[in-house]
Amino acid sequence: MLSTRPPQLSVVLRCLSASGVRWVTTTSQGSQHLASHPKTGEVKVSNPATIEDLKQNLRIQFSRAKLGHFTQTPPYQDNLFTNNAFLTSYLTRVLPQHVRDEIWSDLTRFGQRAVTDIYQLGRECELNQPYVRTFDAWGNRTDELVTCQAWKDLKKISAEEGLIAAAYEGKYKEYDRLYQMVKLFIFSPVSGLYSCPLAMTDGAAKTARMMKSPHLQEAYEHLTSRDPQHFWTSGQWMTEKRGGSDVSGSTETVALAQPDGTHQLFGYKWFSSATDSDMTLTLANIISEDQPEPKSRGLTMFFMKTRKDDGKLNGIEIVKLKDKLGTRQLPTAELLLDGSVAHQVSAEGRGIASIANMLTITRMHNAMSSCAVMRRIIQLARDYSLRRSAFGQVVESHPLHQLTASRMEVTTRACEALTFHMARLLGREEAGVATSQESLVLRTLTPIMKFFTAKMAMKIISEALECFGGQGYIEDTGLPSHLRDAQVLPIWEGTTNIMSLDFLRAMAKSKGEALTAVYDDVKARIEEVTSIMTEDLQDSCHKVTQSMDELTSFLQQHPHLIQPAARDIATSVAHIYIGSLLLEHAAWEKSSNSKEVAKRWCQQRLTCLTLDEYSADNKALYMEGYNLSEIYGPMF
Ligand code: UCC
Repeated sequence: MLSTRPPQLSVVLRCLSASGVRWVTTTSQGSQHLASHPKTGEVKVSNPATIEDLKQNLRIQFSRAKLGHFTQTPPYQDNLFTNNAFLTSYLTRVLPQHVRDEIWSDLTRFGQRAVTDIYQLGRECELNQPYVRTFDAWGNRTDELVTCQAWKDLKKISAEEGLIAAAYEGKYKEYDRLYQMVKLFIFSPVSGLYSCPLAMTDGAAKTARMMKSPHLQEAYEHLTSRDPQHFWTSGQWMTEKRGGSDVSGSTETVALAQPDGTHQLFGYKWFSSATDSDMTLTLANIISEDQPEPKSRGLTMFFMKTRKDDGKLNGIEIVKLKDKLGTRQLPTAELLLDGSVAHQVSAEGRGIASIANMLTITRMHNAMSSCAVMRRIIQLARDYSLRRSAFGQVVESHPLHQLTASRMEVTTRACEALTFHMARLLGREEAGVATSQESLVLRTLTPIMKFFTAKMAMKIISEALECFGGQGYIEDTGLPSHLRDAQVLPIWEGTTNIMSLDFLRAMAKSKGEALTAVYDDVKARIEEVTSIMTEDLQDSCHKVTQSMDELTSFLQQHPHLIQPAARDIATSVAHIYIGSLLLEHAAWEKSSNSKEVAKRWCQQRLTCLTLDEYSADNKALYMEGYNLSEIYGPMF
């Protein structure tokens, strides 16, 4: 009888155990006709008495969808606050007990909310991207920016949760900023990129508070409101067609002085991400009837509302929305300013220095978002590793996976340590209790933090997607968008090279004192660790101080190489400073994991100076093969 069966049935029959019962891996979805094991989801298949029974069993398994019973299990989302071991430990260390007691339950609740309704709204924004309805059916130019309801709901949530307000209310004084940043850290990776307008809004709020212009007073009240009806978001319209880095050299927008004291702006803003914002801060060259050419004095900062009292756009045309690699949830537009009424809020020619207040905040947001997306994808990959089996074992139990994941964890903690520390320094400065050394460290390390965390985010997300195998590359898992969206982080608000140069600018402006401040800070921290720690962290402490000395001696010996070496110097500073922070934390926490993280971080090369490269003919190297006689015209 057996010989009459089709060969594939024989194979299946042989696989069935002699005990009469076997468990077949499946999921609840595919097992609706069969009893499934309560824990594993496997289904019971009776040993068939006859070939007809066997066929029946197979029909049960394959007849409906003809896909089999097995489906993959998605990663489950866990609390973005309580399940972050490093963050909770860090806050326990740095926050006074009374602050901790007050904010802990809010952060715990918010950590859960982030992966429930906020996550759903963020996902809706991804699936219902904004668009512009340029004309109505009757030929009227409307420039209507259409965003989904979820996007609007996220604005409301941002106000209610105090995502901007928390930094300005003075409730926890020097800890206000850290508290707010932790909330943004939780919000950012699930927010459908609503984190971007919030970054601008925060930057504008900070600038408004510092500028003390009467026009900005009203704006400040709105930007820092917890009332959704009252809450405003702001844009930062800085980049023009000529480019985004050399702002002074590329701004064509002019501000024509009006008899009533206002100005009318004429220009073209090339990247405006918070296009639906209520207001914006922007830069322009002042001109007047008597002085039709921009003065050489430089740019001035202006405040403008995006809409007039009648609700119409304030001399703004939305020319187009950008077709971007990622961040498609975000209505990034090209805008024509054609007589937009604006108010001068900085002294003439002090536009860059004034908008720099905003840049400090937006760069902090950038770093926080970089850390947040790393942490988010690691949490998802961690959960998935417990649900997915390969080679007969759950992924989590494979030693090679464990090592790979632990390396991602070390990098992510390193970035978190730097960014939370910087948020803490920012809070101290804003509360007026920072020492001059702390202020210098904050100024110097802000650009470094921005680029370093962004670069690490790209690396970690790419690695983490591998943890999902092919699923990491499949759009409707919701995973690939992390990588696409994150690619903006090293670009937006200043590229890696621009940030490295900004670090040099901070060093130069302080005549070297900025670097001395960093050096002293690292040294003091290491001395503290050495004084309280036993043997096991001594080598790492030594490595940090030795690396700092190596870096300083390079700077002293090769001042002419500082420009080409800027990026490597800045990266070395990041490595060294983070090393000191991780050691400080390990010395306090005293757990084997925190020591392991600090040790591993310090085992890598902390300085990454490659002297020969800086004086090599790098241009000749990368230009080799470029032949002007074989250039055929522009790509598009
Ligand atoms: O283009 C963009 C869009 C990219 C794609 C986005 C896709 C959309 C998706 C978004 C999703 C989230 S974003 C914009 C990118 N551009 C930037 O971020 C600007 C990069 N450039 C810089 O950072 C430059 O360093 C400048 C523009 C800030 C510096 O220009 P200048 O003209 O060389 O300025 P100076 O002379 O160095 O500095 C002028 C003053 C000085 O103060 P005073 O006059 O008192 O001595 C500086 O100390 O400004 C002060 N200053 C600063 N202060 C300059 N930079 C800073 C700073 N970082 N912190 C404090």
